[in-house]
Amino acid sequence: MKPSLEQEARKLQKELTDHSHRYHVMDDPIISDGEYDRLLARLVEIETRYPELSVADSPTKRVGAPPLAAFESAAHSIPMLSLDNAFGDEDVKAFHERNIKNLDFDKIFYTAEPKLDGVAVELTYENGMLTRATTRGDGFMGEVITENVRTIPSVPLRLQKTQAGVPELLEVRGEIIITHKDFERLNKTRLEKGEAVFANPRNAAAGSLRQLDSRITATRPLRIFVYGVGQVVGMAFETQAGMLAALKNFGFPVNEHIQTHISLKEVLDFYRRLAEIRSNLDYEIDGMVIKVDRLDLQQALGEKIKSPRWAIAYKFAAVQATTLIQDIIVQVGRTGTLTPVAILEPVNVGGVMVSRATLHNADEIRRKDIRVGDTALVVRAGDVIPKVVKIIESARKGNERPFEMPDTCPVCNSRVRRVEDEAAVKCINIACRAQLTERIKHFVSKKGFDMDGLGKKIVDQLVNEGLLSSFADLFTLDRQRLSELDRQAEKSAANLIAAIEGSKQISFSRFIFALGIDHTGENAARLLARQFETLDALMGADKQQLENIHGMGETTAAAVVRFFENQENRTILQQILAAGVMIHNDLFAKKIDATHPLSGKTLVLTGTLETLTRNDAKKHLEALGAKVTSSVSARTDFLVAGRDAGSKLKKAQDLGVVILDEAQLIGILHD
Ligand code: D41
Repeated sequence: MKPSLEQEARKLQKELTDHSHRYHVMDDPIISDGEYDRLLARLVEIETRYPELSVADSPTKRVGAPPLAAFESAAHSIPMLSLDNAFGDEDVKAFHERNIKNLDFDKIFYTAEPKLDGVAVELTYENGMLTRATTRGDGFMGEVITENVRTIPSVPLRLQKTQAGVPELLEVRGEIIITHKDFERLNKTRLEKGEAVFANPRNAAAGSLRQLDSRITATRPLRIFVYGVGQVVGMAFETQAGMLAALKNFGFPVNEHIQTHISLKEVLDFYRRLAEIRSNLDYEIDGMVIKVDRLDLQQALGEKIKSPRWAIAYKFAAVQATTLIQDIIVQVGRTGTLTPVAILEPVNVGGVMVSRATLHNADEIRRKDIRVGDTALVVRAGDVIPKVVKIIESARKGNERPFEMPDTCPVCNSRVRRVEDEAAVKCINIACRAQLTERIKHFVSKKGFDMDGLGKKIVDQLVNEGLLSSFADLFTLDRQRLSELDRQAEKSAANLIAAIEGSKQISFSRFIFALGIDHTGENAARLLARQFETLDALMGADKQQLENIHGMGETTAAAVVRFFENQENRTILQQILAAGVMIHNDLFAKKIDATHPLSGKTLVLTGTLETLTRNDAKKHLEALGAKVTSSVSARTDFLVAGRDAGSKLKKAQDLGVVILDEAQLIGILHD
C-alpha cells in the first residue's frame, strides 16, 4: 500500500467528520451533498480495499452493523432520574421558594430548556470515543443500543478536542428525536411501500431505536439534542450553562432555545415565549425544564428517589375541561392517610371520561377554596391523575357547601391525627379495616406478589368476612372456607389457592415493595434490594446505613427502620416465611472481590449451558468484576464451553485460551 493512501484516508476521515458536523449539528454546510457523497464513496473504496486504514470513528461506520439477537440491558452508573412537574406559575414559584429555603440563599439563577418529546438516552465516551449507548429504561437499567446510536449523524463518534482536553469518561444524556418534516417524509415513504405509518414522531424515534438491525436504524432520520451528563471522570463543570457549552464544544448538538443564568421572573417570561414559538418549531416539545444553574447548589439541594430537587418540568397546559363537583368524599389509603376526592359530573377531558379527581388534602382544598357544588377546571396531563386546578368563581350561585375534613376515620370511626409538618391527616388505628384492605391489595398487586385473580372485590370480601387479618393469612387461606364464601365457586377458589401458591417464589425487591412501607415504592425497594442481600440483612440495618444509600432519602430510611422495629410486623414476616415464601435477590450488587480468581478476567461464554442461563452466568461473573465479551481473542482469559460449542471453542483452542466446562465455572463461581 502506498503511504499516500494512508494520508488520503486520514484526510478524508477528518474532512468528512467535519462536514458532517457542520451539516447535522451546526446546520451550516460548506460543500454540496453531491460533493460529500463523492468524498464518502472514495473513503469507502479505500477502507474496503485496506480495512486496516479504517478507524472506529470513521464516517463510514455509520451505516449499521449486522443484526443483534437481542438487546442487552445495562445499569446506569448514576440513575437517570425523572422530573417533577409544574402545571402553573405557582408551582414554579413554590419550587423557587423551596430552593431558597433549603439553601438559605436567594440569588439562585436557572437554566431553562425546551422539554423535547423524544427518547431519553445516555452515551458513554471513554477517552473521547463513543463506546456505549443505552436507553433510559426505568432510570436504573436501560437497553444497550450502541450500534443503533452510532448511525445517527449528529452523534459524535469521537469527541472534538477542546482546550480542556478530553475527559477519561464522559456519560452524556440527551433526547433522540425526529423532526416534523422528517416524520412526514418518513411516513410518506412508508405509506408508498405499504408499511404501517407511525402515530407520531416520538413513536417513530422509539421504534427506530428498537431495531435489532442497525442498518434499518441508519435509514431513519434520527437526531439528538443533549442536556446533561451522568458520570464524568477527568473534568469538572461548575454550572449547567458551562456544561452545555462544554458539550457543544465536544461536538454535540445543544438546543438553540436554551436560556442560561436567568432569574425566576425571566424563567416565567421565557415560558410564555416558548409557548408562543412552540408551533413554529420543527420538533415536538411538551414544556420547559428548569434547572438550578450552579452545580454546587444542585448538589446541596440533592435528590429524592425518582427526581432531583433542583429541577422541575413546567409542562404546557394539558387538556382541560370544566365540570360540576357533585360531592367530596374521603378515602382511607394503605397508610391510613385520609384523601379527599372530588366526585365529578362525568366529563370528557381530551378523549378520556373523568369522574373523579384527587384533591390531595385539606390544605389544598382550603387554598383553592373548593366547595361541593362548585364548577371546577379539571386537567389531565398525560399519565397524571386528573386534578382540580381551580374553581370557576363566576359560576358560584351561593349554595355551594364548604368541605370539612372529618376528625374521625370514615371507615373505623376512630379519631384521626394530623401528621406533624405534613398536610396529611391519618387514621392511626392499625386495626382499621380500610388500611388493612388497602395494604392487602397492595401486597397482592402486580408489582408485589402478583396474585392473579385476587382482585379488589375479593380482598374486600375476605377482609369483611374476617378471613384475612394480615398478609400472612393469605398463605393459610383454606379452600373449604373460600368456596363457602358468597359467589366464590369451588373452581375459582382452587384457582386462587394456586395463584397464591405460585406467588411464593418472589424477588426481594418485589417483596419489599409488597410490604407497603411508608415512602417505599418500587424504586426505593430496588435500591434496598441492591444494597442488602437478604431480609435479615435489611432488618438489621440502622438508619445511617440506609441513608448512605445513593438516592435514598431520610424519610424513607426512617420509615424502613420504623417498619422493621415494629414487633407486630416482625411476627407477620416470620409467619410469611414459615408459610413457605422464598425470597431470591438478583439485584444485590456483590462488593467486587478483587481477590476472586475471576476478578478482572475476560471470559467468553459459548454453547448451551445446562444449569445456569447464559444471562445468569454473565450476571454472576460481572458481579465478581469479570468481563464477559462475545468474541474470542488473544485477550480472552477463559472460554466457558457449554454443550455443542462450535467455532469459538476451536478458535480458543487455537489461541491457547484456558477452556472451562460449565461445572468448572460453577465451581469457581462458588470459590
Ligand atoms: O429535553 C428534555 N426532554 C429534557 C429531559 C431536558 N432538557 N432536561 C432533562 N433533565 C433531566 C434531569 C434534570 C433529571 C437531568 C430531562 C430529563 N432529566 C429527563 N428526561 C427523561 C426523564 C428525565
